[in-house]
Amino acid sequence: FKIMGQIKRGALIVVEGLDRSGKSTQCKKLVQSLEKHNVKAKLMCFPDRSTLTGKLIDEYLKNKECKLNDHAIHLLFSANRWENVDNMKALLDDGVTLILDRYSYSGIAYSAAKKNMSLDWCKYPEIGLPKPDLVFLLTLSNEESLKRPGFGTERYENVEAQRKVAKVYSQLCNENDNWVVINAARSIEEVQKELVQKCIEKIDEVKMVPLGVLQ
Ligand code: ADP
Ligand code: DGP
Ligand code: NA
Ligand code: NA
Repeated sequence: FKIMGQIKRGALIVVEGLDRSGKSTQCKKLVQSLEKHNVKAKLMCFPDRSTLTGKLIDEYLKNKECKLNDHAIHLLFSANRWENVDNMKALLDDGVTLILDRYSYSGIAYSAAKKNMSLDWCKYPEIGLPKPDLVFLLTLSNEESLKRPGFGTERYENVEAQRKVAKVYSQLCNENDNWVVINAARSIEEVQKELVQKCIEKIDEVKMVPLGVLQ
């Protein structure tokens, strides 16, 4: 960011949570809400299924017969984030706040939930990526989740996988100080209001603070 000019860096804000917790709904609205507050904001979704690695990931998620070693697919998901790192940094430098619909923590949580995948190993490929300034963890009880439109047919869309992923998410939440647990069982508008308020505060707080890296 520039000292003499008015450009200050944007904030890196991540929304995490289980399938159907409302991430995509909230992220889309968040970008619009921030723009109304005159904040330059951009939505990014991981995995980005449009890139070369993204196409392989899409195939893996959609085709449950696709046999790909758990470590190999983990590295592909990570590569999908690394592919975008220069673009992310340039936008943040330009003063754009990035709203990420999933990020490294999805990678860690969904992979470490599998057998024979250690948490430490899963964290490794994420080291060096830009560190989020704020992570929202959208939480929803099983009961509330069942009231929403049902699971699709993709790979992790089953109760057992989701329960294991939830455990890793809560561990990650306890390890990090920039996480905020959001009760996602409220109306879309109520959840959005809390997210917008917390984002605005954070954007102001970090604009003169250098971006961190994941360790
Ligand atoms: P995710 O991206 O976390 O999988 P979505 O945003 O796609 O979740 O939402 C999953 C489903 O739940 C969608 O049908 C969406 O319309 C609905 N939904 C999202 N937020 C709420 C909410 N606060 N209350 C009720 N339904 C919701
Ligand atoms: P969606 O958020 O709807 O595009 O779905 C993506 C699915 O892939 C969802 O079930 C979570 C899972 N996922 C996202 N990122 C990663 C990752 O980095 N690693 C693994 N193993 N799974 C991921
Ligand atoms: Na989504
Ligand atoms: Na494991």
